[in-house]
Amino acid sequence: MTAETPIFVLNGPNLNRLGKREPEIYGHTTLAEVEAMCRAAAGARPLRFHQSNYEGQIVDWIHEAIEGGAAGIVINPAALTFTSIAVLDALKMFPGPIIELHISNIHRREAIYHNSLVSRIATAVIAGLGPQGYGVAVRALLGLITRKS
Ligand code: CA2
Repeated sequence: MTAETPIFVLNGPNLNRLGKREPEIYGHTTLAEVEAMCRAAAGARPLRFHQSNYEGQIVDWIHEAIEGGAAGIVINPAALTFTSIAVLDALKMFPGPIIELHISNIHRREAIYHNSLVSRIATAVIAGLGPQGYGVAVRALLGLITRKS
């Protein structure tokens, strides 16, 4: 693995609406602004930033990260966090660090948001820092990668 090995930031269903609905929960920052924050945090490290409303597409990007030898993954699986064994199984195959990220603190919310499947295999979980959490997650991921190599 070299400094040119990319990291992936993956976003699940409805996050393309960020900044446009429910700002009291998710803030005013748009997904395009989140992407810019991630790129700033990544510095020279290449970063693949994706969002999809489709479970299979998220699974395909995780496979891409596995096959292309990505250095690490930050993932906000959104609702798939609580439902998707397909995403869980794909993430299990990824050998590098995985940071599960949520904009809101899912544990302070309704019970349906409490049982993350992804947390079982995530290296670390960040929740409740708002959209700024993405920058924190990318910097933490780079730290994990540097420490390991
Ligand atoms: O807090 C997070 O980042 C979540 O992953 C967001 C998910 C929710 O299902 C998770 O429990 C916590 C929902 C994303 C919905 O995205 C929206 C974006 C803008 C406006 C409304 C919803």
